[in-house]
Amino acid sequence: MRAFLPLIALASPLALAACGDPAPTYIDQAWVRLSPNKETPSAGYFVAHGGDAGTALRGVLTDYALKVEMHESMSENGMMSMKPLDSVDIPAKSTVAFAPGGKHLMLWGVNDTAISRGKMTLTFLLANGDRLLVDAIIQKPGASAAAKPDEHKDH
Ligand SMILES: [Cu+2]
Repeated sequence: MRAFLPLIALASPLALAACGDPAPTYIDQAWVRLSPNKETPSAGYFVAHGGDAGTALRGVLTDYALKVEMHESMSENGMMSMKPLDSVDIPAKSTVAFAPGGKHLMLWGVNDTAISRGKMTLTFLLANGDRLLVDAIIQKPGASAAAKPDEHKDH
């Protein structure tokens, strides 16, 4: 029996490598549209990419804002409104976008240090237990992706 043990030990890493790790759920393209007014919340957007197994987004935390909520915008009788979301499904191998006009984050009291640095770290809590740390670019009011950097040098 003892002679077979090294063979077994050798075989298991190979077996794992052959199977490969399942593709994890991940998040990218995170950005925050900073509110022009400190009293009103800023909005956050990102894209979630489902891995080989479906999961759900249960919440978002950050050290750089007082409070973060997940919301969904909707139009009812011509009026735009929004409701808080407790959980957002991220099905396997799918893409779920938080984008202007739809699902979004609301961030109250974005930290001044984060604003001057131009980015803030968000922690995404998944139902499968994963915590994903993602840097979100902070876009100041009036700035657009195409804006010339020079225009915002001395705000
Ligand atoms: Cu909202």
